[in-house]
Amino acid sequence: MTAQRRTFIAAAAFLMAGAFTTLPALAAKPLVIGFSQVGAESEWRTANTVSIKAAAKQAGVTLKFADAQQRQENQVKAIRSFIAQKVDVIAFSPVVESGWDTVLREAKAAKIPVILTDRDVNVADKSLYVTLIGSDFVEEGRKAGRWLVDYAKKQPGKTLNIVELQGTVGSAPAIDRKAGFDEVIKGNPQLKVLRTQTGEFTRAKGKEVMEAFLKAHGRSINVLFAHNDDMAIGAIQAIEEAGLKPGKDIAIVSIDGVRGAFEAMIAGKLNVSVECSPLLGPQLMQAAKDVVAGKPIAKRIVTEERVFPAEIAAKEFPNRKY
Ligand code: GZL
Repeated sequence: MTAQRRTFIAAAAFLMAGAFTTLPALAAKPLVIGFSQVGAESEWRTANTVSIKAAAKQAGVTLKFADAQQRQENQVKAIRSFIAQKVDVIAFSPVVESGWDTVLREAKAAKIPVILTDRDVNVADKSLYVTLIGSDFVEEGRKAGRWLVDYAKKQPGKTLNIVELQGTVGSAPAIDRKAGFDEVIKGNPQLKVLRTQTGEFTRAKGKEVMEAFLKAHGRSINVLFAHNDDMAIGAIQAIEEAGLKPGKDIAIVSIDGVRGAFEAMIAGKLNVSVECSPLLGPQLMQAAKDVVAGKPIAKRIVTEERVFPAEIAAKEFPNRKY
């Protein structure tokens, strides 16, 4: 028998054997998500990034992560890059509400579904994104306002002068938290907003703006409403440097519920923090898998949240996950 014939018979035998064994299961290609993050401006944001990265790893998702350093143009660039890379899903936390229509239309044209996490966008065509996963910021503002109304009731007849540190100008949390807070305190004769200004969600800017408030109004300030804990923590430093007692001379109501806030509440320097959970990673991964699988998905997935007054901070602190 010639060598050629022997080779042919061996090859035929191999192929025949192969016909009766299942082809090795084609390993499912991992889902690829392109994620554009606002930045790393606060404890909340850092915890949000940790949650998303850990959930991607846990879910076997390939995550392409881009930090925009709080600049919208960097997010637009990242989204365009994800489109060029033909990712399966684009997800992002929009630093501000407006200016997304064009780039989201490009994603739609490329047939790449877009998921919003944390913050909303203001677009004419709501079909440009599949769902928004995140908190109800208006309700968070209302919760802060309700706490302050109750706080005022304990000192009847006293006018409480409020200063407000707003979040990033044009961002959903800043717009909505202010709306919810104003809705609740409106018409209350005891509550008067003296000054309101952005602290950009950072400790440094929060401290700087609070220093300016104190310089202008000093001891006439009774309350600080901060749109996030990081600005409140920066303001606490300014209040102490001005020789006043944060949490006592100036009551402080804040939002996020990060570790730094619990430490300040336990130290008696912060009166209450309204929870805003950054732990959105698992919900994002599930939503991405459902979208790719063609499953129906709610347009809005709201995270449930609590209010943590200082009185329960020490008891709650060991349970905190961010
Ligand atoms: C809220 C989030 C806000 C946090 C801030 O969901 O967008 O941005 O409240 C963070 O701490 O900077």
